[in-house]
Amino acid sequence: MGSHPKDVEITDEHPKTLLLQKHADYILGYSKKKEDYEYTMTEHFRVSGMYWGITAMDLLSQLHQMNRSEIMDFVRQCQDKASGGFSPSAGHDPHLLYTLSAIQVLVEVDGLSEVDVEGVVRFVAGLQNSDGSFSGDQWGEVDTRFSFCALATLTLLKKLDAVNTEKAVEFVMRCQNVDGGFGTRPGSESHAGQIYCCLGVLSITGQLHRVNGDLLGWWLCERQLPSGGLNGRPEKLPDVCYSWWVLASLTMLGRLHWINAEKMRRFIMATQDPETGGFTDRPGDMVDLYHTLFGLAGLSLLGESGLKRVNPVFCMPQYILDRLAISVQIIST
Ligand code: BD7
Ligand code: ZN
Repeated sequence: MGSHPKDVEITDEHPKTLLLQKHADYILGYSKKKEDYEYTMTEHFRVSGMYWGITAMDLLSQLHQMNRSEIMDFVRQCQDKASGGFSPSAGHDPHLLYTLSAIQVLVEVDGLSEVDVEGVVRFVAGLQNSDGSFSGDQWGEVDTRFSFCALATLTLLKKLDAVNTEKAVEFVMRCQNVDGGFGTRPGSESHAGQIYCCLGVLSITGQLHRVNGDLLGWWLCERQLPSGGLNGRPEKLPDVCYSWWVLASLTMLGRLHWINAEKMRRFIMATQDPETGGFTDRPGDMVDLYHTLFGLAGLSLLGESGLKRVNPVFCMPQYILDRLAISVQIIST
C-alpha cells in the first residue's frame, strides 16, 4: 500500500466526510473577490469557471445564494454578435468550449430566452467539417472534445438536427483505439477525458452499442490506484477530476460497480481543504473551482447523501434535464 511510484498516501489527517457548508462558502467567496490575483488569472476561461461554480452550488442545493442578474449580465457580454458563439469573457474569441459552458449556465439559471439562440446554432453548425468532425473555432483545430461540445450544446437547445449526427458519430468511431479507448483525433492515444467526450457523443446520439463495454470498462477501471484515486492515463498521478471523467464514462457503460467505490470515496474526501473549503487535484494541493465541481460530481455519481443527483453526460443536476425532457442513453448491464 502506498508504494506505487505514481500514487499518493491517504492518512487519518485527511477529511473523511463531506464538508458541505465549507464548499458553499468557498464558491460564494470566490465569486465575490473579483480583484483577486486568482480571479484575474482565470479570465481566459471565466465562463467555464462560472459553470463550475453554479453547477457545484446547485448540487449543494445552494444556488439561491448566487446573484442571477450578475450571472446573466456576464454571460450575455460573452456572446459574440457576429458569429453567435461565446467567448470565455468579453473581448476574447468565441470557441465551442466556452459556448457549451455558457449554454450550461443559461440552462441552469433559465436564461436562454435572453440570448441569441439562433446565433448559437449557426455558430455550432458552421464548425462541422465534411468528415463529421468539429473545429473548435474559426482557426480550425479538430478535437473530439469539440464534437462533444457541439452535440451537447445543440441537445440542450433542442436543435440537434442542425448538424449531421451520423457523420459526427462516424468521426468519433475513427478515434477509437485497439485498447477500447478514444483519443483527440484518429490515431491519438487513449485519454480518460477524451473517452468521456466520445462516449458522451455516442450516448446523446443513442449509439453506445458501437463500443465494446467490457474492453473499455476494463481500461477505465485500471485507472484506479492503491490510494483509491484515478489517473487519466497509465503512469500518471491520481487526480480528483478523473473521478469525474472516469466515473461518468463507467456510468454511461453501465459498469460503475467495476471500481472500488469505498476507496474512491475516501480519496475524493481526502482532496477537500478543511480550512478554505473546496477540493484540490490531490491531497495537500491548492483548491480551485474546477476540482471542486468534479469532486462533488464524482461523489454524486457514487450516491453521496446531501448532494443532488448529477447527469453523467452533461455534468448538470439531473432535475434540470428532467425538466427539459432530455434523456441520454446508458448501457444497461
Ligand atoms: C479539457 C482540456 C482542454 O484543453 C480544454 C477544456 C477541457 C475541458 C474543460 C472543462 O472541464 N470544462 O468544463 N477543462 C478545463 O477547462 C481545464 C481548466 C483547468 C486548467 C488548469 C488547471 C485546472 C483546470 N483545462 C483547460 C484543462 O486542460 C484541465 C487541466 C487539468 C485538470 N487537472 C489537471 N490539469 N484538464 C482537463 O480538463 O482534463 C480533462 C479533459 C481532457 C480532455 C478532454 C476532456 C476532459
Ligand atoms: Zn485535475
